Amino acid sequence: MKEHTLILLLFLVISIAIMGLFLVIFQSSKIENETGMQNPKKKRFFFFIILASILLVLLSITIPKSPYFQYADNSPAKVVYIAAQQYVFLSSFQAITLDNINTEAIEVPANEVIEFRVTSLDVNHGFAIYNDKAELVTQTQAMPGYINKLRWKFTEPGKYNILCLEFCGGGHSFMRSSFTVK
Ligand SMILES: [Cu+2]
Repeated sequence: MKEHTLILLLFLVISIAIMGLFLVIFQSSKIENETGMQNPKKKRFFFFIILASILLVLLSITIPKSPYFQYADNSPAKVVYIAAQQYVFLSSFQAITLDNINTEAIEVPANEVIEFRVTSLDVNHGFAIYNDKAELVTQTQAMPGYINKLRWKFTEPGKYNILCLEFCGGGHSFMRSSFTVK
């Protein structure tokens, strides 16, 4: 089974569990010989159905847009390794590890799928890509011990900046790097 199918299944299981919890609370709140509101059980049931429908609609819109599925079926034209460290971003076309710390200028082609393999050598950092208008293009977390894969297709050539989106210490706001799309 593909990784993104597993993630989709996980989301579905969690959403069914949440709906199950709603149902249990709804069932346990039944009171004998109620007075006051007319047909409260019916109203509660409709309220539950409306809530569940809203949840289902929102999940079905947002889950497919999860970055895990972006360009999942394309094989990337270039793989860029990113290692965040207080307070720099190391970038290379070769894997970066604690035994092999290297960094080089990155230039990637436009209109091709680029895969960033993002990790951290110390604490949690953010890896956010901004275009030359300072608009956030895409982002992921840089976490020690994990490699987060972020795929993106840059349609506009130019200089892109990398900034940290996770407060990681005193030098956080100075933590930046850049790369070129040609
Ligand atoms: Cu930071």
